[in-house]
Amino acid sequence: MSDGKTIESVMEEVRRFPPSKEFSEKAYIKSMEQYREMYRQSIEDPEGFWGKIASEELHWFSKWTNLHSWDKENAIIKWFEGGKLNVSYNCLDRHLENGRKNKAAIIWQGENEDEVKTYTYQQLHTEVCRFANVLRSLGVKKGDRVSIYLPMIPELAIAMLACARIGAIHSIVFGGFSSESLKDRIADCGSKILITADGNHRGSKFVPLKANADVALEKGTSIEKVIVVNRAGAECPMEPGRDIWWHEEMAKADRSCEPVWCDAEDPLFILYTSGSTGKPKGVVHTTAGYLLGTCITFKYVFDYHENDTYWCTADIGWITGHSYIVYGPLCAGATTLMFEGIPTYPQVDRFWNIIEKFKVNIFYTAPTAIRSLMREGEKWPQSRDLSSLRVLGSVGEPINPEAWMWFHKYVGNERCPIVDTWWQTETGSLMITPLPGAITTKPGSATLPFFGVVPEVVKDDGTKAGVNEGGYLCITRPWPAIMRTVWGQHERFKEIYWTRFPGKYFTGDSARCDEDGYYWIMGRVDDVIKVSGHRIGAAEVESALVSHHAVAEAAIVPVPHPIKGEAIYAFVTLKAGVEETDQLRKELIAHVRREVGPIATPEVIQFCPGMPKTRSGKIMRRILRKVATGTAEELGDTSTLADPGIVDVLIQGSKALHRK
Ligand code: 7RM
Repeated sequence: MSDGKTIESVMEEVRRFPPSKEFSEKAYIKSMEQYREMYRQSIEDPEGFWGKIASEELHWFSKWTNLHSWDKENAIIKWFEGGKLNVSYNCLDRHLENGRKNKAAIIWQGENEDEVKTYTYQQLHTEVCRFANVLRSLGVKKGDRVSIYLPMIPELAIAMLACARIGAIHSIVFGGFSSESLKDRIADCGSKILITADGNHRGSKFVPLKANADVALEKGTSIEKVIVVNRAGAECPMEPGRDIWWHEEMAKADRSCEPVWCDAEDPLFILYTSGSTGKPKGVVHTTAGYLLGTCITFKYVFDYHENDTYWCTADIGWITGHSYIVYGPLCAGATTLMFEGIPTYPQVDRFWNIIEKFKVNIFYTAPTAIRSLMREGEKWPQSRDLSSLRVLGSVGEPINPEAWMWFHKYVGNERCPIVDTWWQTETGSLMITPLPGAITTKPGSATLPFFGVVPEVVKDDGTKAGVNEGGYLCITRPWPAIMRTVWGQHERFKEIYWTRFPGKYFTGDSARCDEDGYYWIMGRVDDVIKVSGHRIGAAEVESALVSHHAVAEAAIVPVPHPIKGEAIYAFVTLKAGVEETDQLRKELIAHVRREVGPIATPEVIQFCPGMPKTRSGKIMRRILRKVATGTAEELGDTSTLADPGIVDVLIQGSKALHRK
């Protein structure tokens, strides 16, 4: 791949799972013909297609004047220009008058079994209005940034919707990130408010969020006020004048708050994500296109019907939680379940327990979770009543057919369609995905494009790849929920996504398209590693390693891992005179956890005297990948290496580690 050859594709999967007649009859999209017809219209007449859906699915304060524009040269994308709306109004207020006032909007299951809170649409509306007033009282205005560093508690969803209500832009930082990461993300967007919690329990561990936040704020930042949720009742020093309690402010706040009518293209949020180079980039999503995209995919792909209970197990700190715990479901008027805990606590049947307890109908999770629960055996799902389930979903990485079949058999009882949804932080909404009542699935394939999405697999030279020929996955034109820019760095947006194959959005993934037009995602072609579905940039982990005083140079590569999908394998060259010890290995691991966060913990650290480099000094990751995975026999051409001798040293070093 990195040397320009085509991507070999070896997977062959012959099983087919057509939708059942009973399912299709009740589904929104009932047949392949209907899918094809709607898809055709979405491509040939986007104005008609999206105009109709936007009028039906969203409330507009005033209608758009120009449905869509795309300035290709400058990568400026607009949808519903001239339209005005408010996201929190769409997710809350309008449901108060359409019969959903007393319907559960959010059912929250805390980590402890007996901790459950249910918010009806009315109750959620009230909380959101009150918190919007708290933000206002602190001087937050439309366009201001608000950073959020919270565990999976209802206050997180309330804070998001409150920002949306007053047109403030939220930037959520996943609770598994370190102080350093939080600090960088605050600095990049210049937020003046931080919302956090004293801390939270995850299984047997305690995550001291407020203490982390204090470290992030140590050296002077743009943050003026820190709002702290009392989640754990933990010891929590409050800085006078800066830190205030959520519950105290809420008690003073008024229950009504008029929404601010935003422009369709006003930013809704920033979410930082990792790429191949440098610091994480602030992916910017805007108001109307994003909301419409998440709402309509939610409805059609999960086939949500009025009384369904829907559960997505992601963390809201990632895009999946933004789009498919909060915005998509609430805009569609759904009941969305939010779970604070982890799949294995107090025991490995927690997911099945929750499905049984709330009679969950639609269950959306990640391959890594499926694999880890699969390892515990089918007796766990079999000992629970999972008969409420109707649709299963998967996201985050390719799902291996073995995990797919287990999910199908033991969770779905061979009855539930599985939607394997391919999409990205950048795409905002689902892109390549089955429609459960229409599209026959093949285990391991994300199947066909959603309405308005035109994928293309291209070769190195930009020409279209043939049937079953691996290549780079591009999307040839914008769709409503596509990101609009990188916060403060529009040039980077152009450079990263629109330059490699001019005029096309480049996803960073490799894929093939089979004889039926089905897409098979093969993995990343850049230096992004998906550890348990979490997206981690090689550059960030490397720069963390190099910031340690003992390290001269570092390179990390992904290695396959039975549960996590991919794990991090680090090659580290120490400074002259530093001894290679196990103690130092441990120290480096702790250092990465501190700098980036526990999710970026390297699985293996291999010390090496040097890196395989080209004569121009570029590290050849292709070689490191092969060494790390023990497939160095297939190294291929190493003649461009400055010092070909290094390869043997690396191979020996890797073997020695494996013997340990
Ligand atoms: C939603 C999310 C995006 C990357 C993407 C892929 C990989 C996600 C699938 C998948 C195969 C899938 N956003 N990916 N879903 N690969 N099949 N169904 O994960 O920004 O964090 O990551 O994840 O490589 O480019 S993300």
